[in-house]
Amino acid sequence: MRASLVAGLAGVLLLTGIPAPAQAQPAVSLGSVLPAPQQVRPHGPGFRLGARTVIEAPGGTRVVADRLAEALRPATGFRLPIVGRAGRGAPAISLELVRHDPRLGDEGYRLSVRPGGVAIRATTNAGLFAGVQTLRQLLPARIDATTPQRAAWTVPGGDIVDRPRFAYRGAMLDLARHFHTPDEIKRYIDEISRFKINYLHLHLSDDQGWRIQIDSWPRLTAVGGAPGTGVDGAGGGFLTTSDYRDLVAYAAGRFVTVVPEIDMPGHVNAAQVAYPELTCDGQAPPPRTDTEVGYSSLCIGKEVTYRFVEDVIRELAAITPGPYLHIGGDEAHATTDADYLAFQARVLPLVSRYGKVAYGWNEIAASPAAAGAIAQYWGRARADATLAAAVADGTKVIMSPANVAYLDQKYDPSTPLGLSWAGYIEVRTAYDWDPGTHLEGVPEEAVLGVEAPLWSETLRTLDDIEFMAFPRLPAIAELGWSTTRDWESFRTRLGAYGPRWTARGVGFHPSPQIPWSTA
Ligand code: TNX
Repeated sequence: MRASLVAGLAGVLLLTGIPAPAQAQPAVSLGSVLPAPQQVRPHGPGFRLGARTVIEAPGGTRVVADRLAEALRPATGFRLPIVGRAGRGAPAISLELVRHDPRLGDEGYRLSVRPGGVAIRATTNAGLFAGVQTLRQLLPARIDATTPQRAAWTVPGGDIVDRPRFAYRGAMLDLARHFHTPDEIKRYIDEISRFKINYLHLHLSDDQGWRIQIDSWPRLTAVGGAPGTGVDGAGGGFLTTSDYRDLVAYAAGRFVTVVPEIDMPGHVNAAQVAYPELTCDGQAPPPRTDTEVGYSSLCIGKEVTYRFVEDVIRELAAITPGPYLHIGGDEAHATTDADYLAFQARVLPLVSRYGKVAYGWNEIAASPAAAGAIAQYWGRARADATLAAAVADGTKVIMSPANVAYLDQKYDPSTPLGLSWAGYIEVRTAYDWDPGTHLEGVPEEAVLGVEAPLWSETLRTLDDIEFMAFPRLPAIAELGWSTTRDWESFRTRLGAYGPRWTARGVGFHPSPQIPWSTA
């Protein structure tokens, strides 16, 4: 009786638009996190971050504590000293590595919020970092402002136990069509790592340009990275070895592993402009900055081809601590099928010889040498017999179906940037598919994870990148991390996230499918 009366009154208040009385409630609810955590139990009063709060980070967790402090200091203006052990009764956010917790796997974490403090526990620093990303989203959106704000920095009370569904949750940037500077790439790493993305695939070479220094073939970048090698003659540029090492380290500090890609045997015009011996007739082709694909091929019958490929793989492997090396393999329309197989039979094993797992676009699945490799599915069909056969032989799959996961495709016909060959991809389309069941003959056990590629034929600036990636990237991130998929819940959490992007000047696409919060 009373309950229904109260409910009725609340309904009237809502209908009449009179605001409900202010309550001592935190601004955010415990489950309002992207990607959705596995287990959320709100209970009890929360924690209020204050001027006396310390970050407790015992041995070995310092790298995570640094990230946490960097995330919280600008908007709060608090000192948030990092200490090995907090004094008795001191309000603390504490990080701790625990020995063993079968619920957490390699990247999971437990987060508990009590009035006296916040505790994040994990078996690895990657898990602690994931917990930190969750904690950031549990604070009011103004925590993302870059200057001190007046706010009640409350975190809702309760417990979260969380771990990822898939080990590989990736994003890809195309530096070849338009070069993106190390600073732009770092800003992108900052944003994607918030959603627990843990791999960044860099597409480093294509017909237009070559974007990574290779010491044994210096003209690759001297010619292929020169000004004017971007699409339509824009831009140009390349990563020096030291830029690359610095990026890899920056990414590692955010628990993101870099995956370098050199695309071959197609998509090699820039390399052939620099080194005409890589063509069959030895004649340099004209440089190209248009967006045609499928017209160039390495010369499969020439030995110099394999010296070139081996040098590139050796040098890239030496500066890449991560396990994967991507060798492209897509759209080799200027290579015959027999040549393609002959090429992969030599090149796929080379990658393992230099200590890396070979990774390529799904076309590599046609090669028997792809048995221990990873194939990235970019097709639009719900079945791929060649890939399914390779999977039966041990090939693992990363899912990037172009019609749902390609961040370079337009949202709708009015999107000013992007392409549309794979269709329009609004947020719901990016979210409404299941990487574990999407492809016939590719069961969940064969799926290593998901990746959201961002090709840059039409994208030049960081603003362009952000507009296409957000808010679809968190949709793909949720498919990679969360075990549940619920569009209504996702769109509500995404809508609540908008002000966090705004606070940092991230220009996202304000999709009409999402109830954006204006708070
Ligand atoms: C196809 S996807 C390509 C790229 C283009 C992209 C544009 C893939 C493996 N190859 O060369 O940049 O379409 O959406």
